[in-house]
Amino acid sequence: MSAAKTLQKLLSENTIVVISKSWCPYCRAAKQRLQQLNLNFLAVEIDSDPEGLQAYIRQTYNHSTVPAIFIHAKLLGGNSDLQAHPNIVGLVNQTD
Ligand SMILES: N[C@@H](CCC(=O)N[C@@H](CS)C(=O)NCC(=O)O)C(=O)O
Repeated sequence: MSAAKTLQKLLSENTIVVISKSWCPYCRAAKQRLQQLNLNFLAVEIDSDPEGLQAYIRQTYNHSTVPAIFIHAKLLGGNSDLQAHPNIVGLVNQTD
């Protein structure tokens, strides 16, 4: 499957998707923050990244680092954006 299709499928099936690398401290902090907020999320570890998801995200969203955090299929940003956001739970629970 192409990176575009893979990402589209992940985003359509999960409200929160964290594109991550297992060794990355910013990814760990982001996942911990979501856990603290009791939010369910899918973490996709792209340490080897055979489908080229990171390059696809860089080209499509101009976001070159991990984590890349998507909420309701939109890129929120990285860990710093997650930590700075005033109301992640509200954003996640938004229905429109
Ligand atoms: N400001 C970013 C920093 C993220 C960052 O520097 N991530 C590193 C890994 S810990 C990265 O993506 N390095 C390039 C790479 O792994 O391709 C954030 O808060 O998410």
